[in-house]
Amino acid sequence: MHQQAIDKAKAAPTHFDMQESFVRQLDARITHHLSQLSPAPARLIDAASDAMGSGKRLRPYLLHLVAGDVADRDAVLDMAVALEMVHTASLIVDDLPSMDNAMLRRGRPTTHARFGEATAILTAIGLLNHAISIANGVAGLADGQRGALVSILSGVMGWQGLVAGQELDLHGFSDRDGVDDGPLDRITRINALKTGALLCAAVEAGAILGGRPDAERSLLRRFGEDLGQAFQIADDLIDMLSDSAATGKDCRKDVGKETYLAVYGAEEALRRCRGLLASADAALVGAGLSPEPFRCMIDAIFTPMLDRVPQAQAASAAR
Ligand code: GRG
Repeated sequence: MHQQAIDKAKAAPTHFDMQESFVRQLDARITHHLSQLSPAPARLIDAASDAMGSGKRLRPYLLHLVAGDVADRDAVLDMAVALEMVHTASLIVDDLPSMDNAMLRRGRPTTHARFGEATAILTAIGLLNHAISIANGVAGLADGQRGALVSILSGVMGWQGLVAGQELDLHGFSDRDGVDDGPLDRITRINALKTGALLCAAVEAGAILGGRPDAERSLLRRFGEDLGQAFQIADDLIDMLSDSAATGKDCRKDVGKETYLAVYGAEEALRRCRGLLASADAALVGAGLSPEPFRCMIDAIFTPMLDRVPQAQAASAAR
């Protein structure tokens, strides 16, 4: 390679640098939006800031990648904050004593452990409400686009999204729920609702903000769905085979649940997870998006998760 080209390649930001710089911008925007909550009670704002303080920021970054360079950056950041607020609210609720009763999340005490159950519930409701308000206030969009973003958010948090997925995860299906084709069907449905829906929402919002053509949308949706299924299987593997020192959250919370891992075992779960990631990749390529930054993101998130599986299996076999 010509020396000039080598120097240029060295100077070019890596995907990791780009992710770092996006997360810095996102965190600044989160701080900005949390500052808008005042004069709400300071304790509630403290709880929201604490809960929103970290995390992998997977959904915001996904939105940013799908939106691409052409989109209005402030609109992308605002919608990314709104998605992260919905995600964080769902984690607060998931951790409550009546649900997973978890004490550790994102390497810190859960919101109810630190601020009490009542404040945790109010914080989650407040974050959901603020997320809608942020989406509704995204500047520089046609009314139709803004309406679509609000409807994506309200849809994903509710009766066809997280709330439904959590209810089915906790209490299972009734014979009126229309899913009775065995464990794979039930597991796939729960994972789609409780995990895939929010990843799909990030992808769809990114497609709207990036002005992606309709022809790309169904493949992008399949990308989000496959990624969601793969992500939940990886999360289940980690929950069962890792520990809170490595994950920053309470583990073994899925004991007794009908997960892919519980029904089919770790080897098969690993195989399916990798298969879903390959299918997600094919959908992305089919949609015509440059796959490299997505591959980097997926690699950064999944490799540390999946690499732990054989070690953890070996350790548990040795016990
Ligand atoms: C309050 C909207 C709302 C819903 C209530 C509790 C509930 C219904 C839904 C929760 C569903 C849930 C916890 C699904 C699991 C999704 C998942 C794998 C979360 C972990 O995501 P990461 O690893 O977390 O991206 P970080 O902390 O990195 O952001």
